[in-house]
Amino acid sequence: MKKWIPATSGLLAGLVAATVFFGDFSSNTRSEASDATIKSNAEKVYVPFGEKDEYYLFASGGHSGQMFIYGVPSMRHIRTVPVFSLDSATGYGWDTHTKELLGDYTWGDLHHPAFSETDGDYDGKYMFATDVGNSRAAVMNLETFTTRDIIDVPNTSGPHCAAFVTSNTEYMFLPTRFAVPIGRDYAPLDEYSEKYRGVMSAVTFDEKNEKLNIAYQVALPPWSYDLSDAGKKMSADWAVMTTYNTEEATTNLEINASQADRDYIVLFNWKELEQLVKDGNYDEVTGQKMIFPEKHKGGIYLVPVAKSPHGVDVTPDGTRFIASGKLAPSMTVFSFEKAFKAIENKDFSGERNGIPVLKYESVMEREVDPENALGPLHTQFDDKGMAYTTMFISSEIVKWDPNTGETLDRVPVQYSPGHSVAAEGDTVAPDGKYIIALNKIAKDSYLSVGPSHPESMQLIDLTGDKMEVIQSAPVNPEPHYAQMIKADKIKTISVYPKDENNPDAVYKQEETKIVRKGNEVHVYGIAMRSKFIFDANAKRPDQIEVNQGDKVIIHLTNIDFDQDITHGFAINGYDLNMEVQPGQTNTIEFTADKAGTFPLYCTNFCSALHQEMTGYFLVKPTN
Ligand code: K7E
Ligand code: CUA
Repeated sequence: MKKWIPATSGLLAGLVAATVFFGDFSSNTRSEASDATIKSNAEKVYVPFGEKDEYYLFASGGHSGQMFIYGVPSMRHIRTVPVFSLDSATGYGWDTHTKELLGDYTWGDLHHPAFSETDGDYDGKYMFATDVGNSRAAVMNLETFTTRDIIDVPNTSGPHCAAFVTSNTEYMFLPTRFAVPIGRDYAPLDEYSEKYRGVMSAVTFDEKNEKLNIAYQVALPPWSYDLSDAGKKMSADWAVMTTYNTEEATTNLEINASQADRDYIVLFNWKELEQLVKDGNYDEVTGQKMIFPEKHKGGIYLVPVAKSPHGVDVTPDGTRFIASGKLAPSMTVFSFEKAFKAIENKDFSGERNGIPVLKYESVMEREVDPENALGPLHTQFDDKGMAYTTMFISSEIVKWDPNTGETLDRVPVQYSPGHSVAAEGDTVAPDGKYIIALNKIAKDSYLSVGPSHPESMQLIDLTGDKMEVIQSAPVNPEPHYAQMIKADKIKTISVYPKDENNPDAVYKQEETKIVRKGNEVHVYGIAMRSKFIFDANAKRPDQIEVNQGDKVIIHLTNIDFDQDITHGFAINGYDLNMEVQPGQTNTIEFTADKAGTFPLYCTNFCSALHQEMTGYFLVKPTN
């Protein structure tokens, strides 16, 4: 405890320390690598053209709102998948389906991606993510790498603490970063402790319909919930999450939320919460089933932890959870078994807001304190159960043994790693082999692009005696977290299958048509190499003519059933753009409010005559 950095000077001390460490590492890492080391590292990451990477890396795109897909070990950026923000490269947010998904929002802040799981292992089917910026949750289908559903999460403001998925994808829990009054009603900040709540949402996924649903919510105390992890194996019915600002400060959080010596980990049993809901033990509030822990008792406990904790991670065997603190020099290892015993014996030190507080000593197993390591944030695991913790302030990854607390190895990274991600490193069966440091600061790592630099990801080889940085890649803001999955677990499709039941799809040229219904114009068209056919029987099949003010609905089917032959559709001057992948039918809807002559064209290079893949959109003026 004596080593905890005093609250008021904590962040300042951190920043000072960070500056010192920047200086240290830049002078002694790169220059010391021998030619032989460079050559052997290059061989380890070289993936010859035509061969594929061994792993997919799904890196959260932070406030870009998107997901970045990389190959490992090459660290080649393969794809950006739009999730929470508009993306003109794929027409995401313009076609009717994705426009509906985005609603009125134009951006998001994607922090923690999470794969769907079966028996605690990634099953390669779906990826979930949440948006801190506009409080949403999303699901991406991994057959097509496309976002299938997005929901607004009412009452939860900034679900930073998510997504963490239970062992068989029963739930993903979305705790809140910001406390607000339920329903986001107005309430002065002087009434914070009485009126504000930190609402956690339990979200389920209906795989058949690819829909997310809110099953129930929990009105936790008005604290900030930071990070979380679901239990595994023996702890599979449980989950843990860190909280800060248990002081309930309402201003200047940097200082005021770091006053108390201890904050908490919330430990809850989701099976018990589920049972409360089944038993009708909840209140109906804002259309949600809301559990108020002070009233609907059971299933939730608080475990004291060093102040201002950040990450909390469950070991692959599910026996322990490890908490790290932004202002602490140590990690704390807690035992699920001890926690279960303490709960059974009602070994409480009191309660907060009606929630029992377990005794620290009754749950804690050990405090782990690697020499001079500062700012532990997040922990990943290898195939031998060893832990790897990122040190934000001392810019390194520390390898240690959760069974003994012994420090085994450390490697400097450039600089200030937030999360790291090991190969399948948060599952019941991590692969070992690689870990990637997700660094917040890339300072002097790449060609300069001016005052603001990209973030950096550094690939670290775990197979040798010592951890070794073998590759690095710049990445756009900002990978908060990433997950790395064996490439052969993901089974993509190469073309969309024909769907004869889709009333919007047209697969034969002669069936294309333009139908007028009052002031609505419905186009059933085809995109193919290298033309658009909107009405095969018209004098000019690649022309659409409407009246000003008409509502225009264009369905377009790409009948090139051939992988990678994607067509785009844009109307010059109309701010419209969509994509039709091979075999796909996509729809765009708009009002032709501007009269005039507007060329339309294919935006996606599709053949030698791609440039000829054009037509006209003519809008007759009303008078
Ligand atoms: Cu540590 Cu948003 Cu996961 Cu960033 S969070 S580091
Ligand atoms: Cu179709 Cu370019």
